[in-house]
Amino acid sequence: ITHTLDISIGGMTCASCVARVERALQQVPGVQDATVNLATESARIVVTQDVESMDAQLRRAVRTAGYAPRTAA
Ligand code: 9UX
Repeated sequence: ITHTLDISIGGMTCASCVARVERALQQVPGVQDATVNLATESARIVVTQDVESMDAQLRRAVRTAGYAPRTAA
């Protein structure tokens, strides 16, 4: 079973930012796919693990990469 999460991310301004964030997300264990959309400032991530724990780890990975995950509205 897979789950899809969307995370809003601030601080990305160019295509290299997008690539950096995608790479950071894809390196988190349990991630099957991660796509970042610069226009909507968000990432869509497909995971094979528990959504709540993945959400925390993915946000941490984004922060470590130097960008700003936003609290879900
Ligand atoms: Mo582009 Mo993003 O020159 O941190 S890589 S702004």
